[in-house]
Amino acid sequence: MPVTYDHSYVEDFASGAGVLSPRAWLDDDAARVPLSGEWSFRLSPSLAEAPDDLLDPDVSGWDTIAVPGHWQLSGYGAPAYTNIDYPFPVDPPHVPTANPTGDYVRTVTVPSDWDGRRVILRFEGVDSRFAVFVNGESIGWSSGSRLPSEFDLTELVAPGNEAKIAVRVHQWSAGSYVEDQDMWWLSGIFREVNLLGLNPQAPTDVFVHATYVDGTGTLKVDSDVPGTVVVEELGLEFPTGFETPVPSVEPWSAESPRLYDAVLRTGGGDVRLRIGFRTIAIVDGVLTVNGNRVLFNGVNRHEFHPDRGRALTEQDMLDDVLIMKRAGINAVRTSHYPPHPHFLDLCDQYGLYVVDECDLETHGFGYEPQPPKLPNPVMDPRFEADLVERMRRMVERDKNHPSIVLWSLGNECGMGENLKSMYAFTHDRDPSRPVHYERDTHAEFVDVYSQMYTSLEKVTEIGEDPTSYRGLPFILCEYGHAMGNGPGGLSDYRALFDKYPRCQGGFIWEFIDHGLRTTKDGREIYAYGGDFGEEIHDGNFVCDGLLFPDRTPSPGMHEYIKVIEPLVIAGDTTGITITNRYEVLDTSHLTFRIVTEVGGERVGSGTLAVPAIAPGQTVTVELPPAATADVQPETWVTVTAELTESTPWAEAGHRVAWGQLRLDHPTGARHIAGTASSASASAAVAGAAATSSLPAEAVVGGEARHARSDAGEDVSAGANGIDVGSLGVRNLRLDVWRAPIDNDVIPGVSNAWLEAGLHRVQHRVVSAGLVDGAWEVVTRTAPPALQWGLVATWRWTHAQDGSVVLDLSVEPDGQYPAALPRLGITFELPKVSQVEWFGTGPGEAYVDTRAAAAVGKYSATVEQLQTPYVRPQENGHRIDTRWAQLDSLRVEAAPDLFGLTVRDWTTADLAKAKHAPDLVAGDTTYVTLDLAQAGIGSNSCGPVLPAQYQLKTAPASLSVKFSVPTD
Ligand code: IPT
Repeated sequence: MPVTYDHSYVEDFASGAGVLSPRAWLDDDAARVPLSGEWSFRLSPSLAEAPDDLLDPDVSGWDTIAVPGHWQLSGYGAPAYTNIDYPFPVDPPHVPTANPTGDYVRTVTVPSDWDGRRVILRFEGVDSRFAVFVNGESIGWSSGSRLPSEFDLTELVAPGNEAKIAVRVHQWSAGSYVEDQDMWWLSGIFREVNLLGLNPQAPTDVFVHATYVDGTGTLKVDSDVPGTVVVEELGLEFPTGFETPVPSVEPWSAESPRLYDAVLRTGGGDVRLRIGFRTIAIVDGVLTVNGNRVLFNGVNRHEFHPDRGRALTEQDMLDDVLIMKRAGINAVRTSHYPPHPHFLDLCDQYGLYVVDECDLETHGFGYEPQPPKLPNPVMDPRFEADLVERMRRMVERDKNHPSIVLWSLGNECGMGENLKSMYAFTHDRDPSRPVHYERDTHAEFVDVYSQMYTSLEKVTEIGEDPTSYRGLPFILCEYGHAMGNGPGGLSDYRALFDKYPRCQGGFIWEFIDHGLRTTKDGREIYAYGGDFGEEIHDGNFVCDGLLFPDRTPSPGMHEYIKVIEPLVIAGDTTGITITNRYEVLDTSHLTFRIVTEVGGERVGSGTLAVPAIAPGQTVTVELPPAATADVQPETWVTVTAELTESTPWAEAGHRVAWGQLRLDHPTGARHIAGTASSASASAAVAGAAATSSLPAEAVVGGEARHARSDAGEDVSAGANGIDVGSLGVRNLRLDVWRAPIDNDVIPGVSNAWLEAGLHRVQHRVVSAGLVDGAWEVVTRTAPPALQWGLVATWRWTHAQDGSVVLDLSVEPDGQYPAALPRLGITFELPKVSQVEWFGTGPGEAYVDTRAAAAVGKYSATVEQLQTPYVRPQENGHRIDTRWAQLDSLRVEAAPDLFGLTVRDWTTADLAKAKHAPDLVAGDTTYVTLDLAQAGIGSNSCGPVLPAQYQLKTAPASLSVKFSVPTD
């Protein structure tokens, strides 16, 4: 006979019942039976339909499911994505009656040698709320999806006997109201479950306090069971509860994560500790670790795997840490919940500063709602105990990790008294770490001031007035929104972090795209919001990482690596300057190599002797005489700094920094080729302006023949028989549109483009004929229904070498739009197999995402030139191309540099595609040579594209040469 039990806990404001007090994550002598693996499983669509049989479940006929895991990724129900909105009515603490309920059951034999032990059932993470039944008893419930919960089973189980464990998991609960993070809604037991056998005399909670000031440390270990602390390596042995001075100790930092193995010995058993001596302090408004100013080159990390969701393996966590370390990332904000504890162990070990964030977000309420709106849970006293308990559970679990330098109360909750209570608890329990909370916009109670997606102007303002916001250190807990193609402008932020001591860096939003691997119409895709039929969703806003879902780096990651690299290598013809931007390391662990290239061909290479440079110092090294002996046009010197020896996170030879200087240019500047283009868009924009299109036929194809007959002369088919049409060039025209990137879409920039008709311009030949020895065609490119256009003059001549030279000039006409996404010429070629080019590479680069682009000679297939953004969009542009060879066509800057984009589909196809497999190559390749293109920015969640990166409509010109390759 099933027993009916009370489900009112699902809508209870509390955190749980029958749960043990939170405590530190310890490497102790507790015996452990892992309960990962297959559990019997049953999903009911609602609580009402979930049988009341968990006191004595008969699992015959049930399915099985892997624990840890999410049921939506195991064949039950479907994932759903919303950013801010709750996918259910906002009516706290109530949740829908159709509340999917997952029942998990398994048995475990309690080891027979556990006599006298306390038996604890520990859950590392269950989403969102769950009740536990053991051997016919209801033992309690817990909440807080990314927080651990422990239940004492000692009285219910017996060594040598089986224990039957049943867990009822609710997709929605009162807890869902405070777990409104921007991510997939995924339910279930998604972190490990363990049965622990504790010696009742063993310590259960330990708090390590280790400091470092000027070469000397202190160490104190508090333990609920007194004992002796032994640090063999330091010759230390002292009792718990007492602070011991530790002379001559090496400090822990992200760059040099020195850990000392220690052991706490007690009568009840040992606890192994890994001690990092470090002191976090705020000195004159600057956050310091061991007295050094910290600059956060950070990322926001969600736990994510394209198949497993938030159920990560230890290998996934290690992969993340190694990717970060190799990238030069030094900090991670655990957005927006405490990560799996193993991840924090890795941060201690490999060296990453951590902002550990509480499992709290209430974004869907709005920040400070006033009546008649409902109060935000952070303003609602009924939620206070749970919120403080959430903070307590995180701080107690994670307090012994030296990597954690800031506690964070949560994300996007607005302001409310409950946050102050969380702060008060935290500050009192652990005064050694400052507390962060971004929505404390007036810095009322936080220890560091934080903003997100701040404009360069505002960062400058905060830097210029170090007394504002109580004079606290300033960080950007989120910036550089890495959605789709982007983020742009990272170098500009870095320049401000270098300029203003209180501006201490930030955390890119975010580390990885949360695209779930699935199939649609038989093809594998990375799914985003809406792909699972969600009624309300936020589309691909969930794909905004520096990594693609499979953890391969996006161009944004390459850009970030370059922007944050620990050395700045620059210089000019008088020498190479190297600045050390490390916090504590000198450069003695690095080997410097130098390569000289002329026009992309290597003419010399070797190692470069560089003295050890101390942090913050700059040295100038002479260029090797061979490099300067015979300087030709496009002579480039590339200097790289690589690891001399392998480290725990990278092999010897791993590149940590590089720089390029140009020897045939007086300033040696990287991006310059005759003009002042380089890092600012404005110069490129000098060549950027109006649009005009020229149907290829008008010049060289069918219509050209009409034009020719009119003019009675054929210039495009010259003496050598070279004619652009005969080179395979078809349908040459002016092009003014790009497939909107996410940064163009969200604030509606791309709508303005559509209103201006940029996506459907038409072309008219105004005139064609011989003018001053050139075949000159004038066209007007304009959208239907509107009264503006771009008048282009195409002058075609032959060069001495037989190539065809195009001098194009463009003038805007009428009420033209103020800015354009691009101004270029697009033409078609029979399908191209290989593209070789001399310019920037190897990856894509735009005017504000070009830090990682090196000048050199590259080769790629058309497929390799595409960047597989989860939602297809403009990509693959190579800025400042000098020449490109596309199978049997060579295009050369003469002398203007152009942006090169080559793809096997049209811009319209790209704009229409929802997922990568929607793009199918045909037998035509589309080539765009841009005079200029607008920058990328970060406007999908951030400031508008800075004016210097916008492409203003203005007169523009371009000269290029077309020919048959000679080799
Ligand atoms: C900000 C959130 O904190 C983060 O979780 C994510 O949603 C990000 O935006 C966008 O991807 S909040 C935003 C309103 C600034």
